[in-house]
Amino acid sequence: MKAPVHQPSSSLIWQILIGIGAALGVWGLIRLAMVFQSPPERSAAVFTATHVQIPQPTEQAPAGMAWIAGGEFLMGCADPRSKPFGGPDPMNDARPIHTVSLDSFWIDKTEVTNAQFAIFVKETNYVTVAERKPKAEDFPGAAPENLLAGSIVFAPPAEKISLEDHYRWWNYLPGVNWRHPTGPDSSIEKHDNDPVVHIAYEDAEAFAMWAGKRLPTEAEWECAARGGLSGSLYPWGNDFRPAGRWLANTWQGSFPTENTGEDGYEGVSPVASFPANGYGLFDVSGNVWEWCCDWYRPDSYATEVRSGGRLIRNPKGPRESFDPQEPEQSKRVLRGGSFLCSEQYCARYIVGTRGKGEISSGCNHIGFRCVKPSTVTPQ
Ligand SMILES: [Ca+2]
Ligand SMILES: [Ca+2]
Repeated sequence: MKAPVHQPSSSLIWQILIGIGAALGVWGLIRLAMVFQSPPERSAAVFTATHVQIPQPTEQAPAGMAWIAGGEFLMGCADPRSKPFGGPDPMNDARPIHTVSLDSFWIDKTEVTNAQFAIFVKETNYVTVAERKPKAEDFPGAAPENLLAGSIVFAPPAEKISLEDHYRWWNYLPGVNWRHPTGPDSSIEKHDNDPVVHIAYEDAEAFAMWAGKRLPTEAEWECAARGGLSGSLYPWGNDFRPAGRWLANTWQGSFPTENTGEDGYEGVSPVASFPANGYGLFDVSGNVWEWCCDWYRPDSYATEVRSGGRLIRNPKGPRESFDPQEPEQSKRVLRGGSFLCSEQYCARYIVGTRGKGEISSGCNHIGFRCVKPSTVTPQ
């Protein structure tokens, strides 16, 4: 009698096959979960290196401007709330992170200064919005004695208030404008190199046209502000205070009542008081907000990604503005935050984040810088 050969029974084979199938199934689900994990919510590792078209300019550099090589970069930012100095806002309007292709251009290394703006005004006799008497038809019901030219100034409340209540720290003051930035009796004497402020959108546009330049698109601004670093939180990297240094003019202390000026400045700082980014640009984070020419909408990026496919080329933003918080107002994009931004409020010194401003209002923390297209034809 032959000894029985030990063979697995058919039921055992099925158990093994079912086991392998289950393991493959679990692995597949893990892969699927990895694929569907939302990239914007992951770390900055979703960013890939910037692809550069024309690394060096073949044309003469305009005075005071830096070359931004055309190519592809990743625009937007992940939710920064878990990061040190990341602030309290999820920054939903800065997603999805998406690839943008830009032609080469030049951009001002600094925010436009009082001295530069003064030359423009002297040559053109331009009168800024803040210096014009408001028209009665634009303010129906207002008493004539209240129609006074002026602008909005940050005025810290005496005691701690809710950070939701932002109207409490802004004051409309007659007689305030770019020449009198902090009050009707203030002056820009000895402040030639401070960024010009109380600039409404049309004022910035008028200066740019006079200078033979234009305002940057939001994509141009962000590409330049990133300084060649892909996906970093700040223009200089991911550590807000490397070796304990302050690298931008922001707010220290308990906002809005306590301004310690630990970074050296309680208000604006002269341009280029802090180190430049990798492209030679100063103060892209902090100091003063900077106008961009795109209309603001919180869903701009989602719309661009839906309509532009994988690669969005030279985006110029939506056709009109819409801010759900103030839908009746027309707003353009502002970038970079200001000396009033802190980790308690705003945090828009984070380079991929977005701001917005009503186009006819300047205030004492809004300025701008300009761009100039390259004459080099992209390949
Ligand atoms: Ca400061
Ligand atoms: Ca700035």
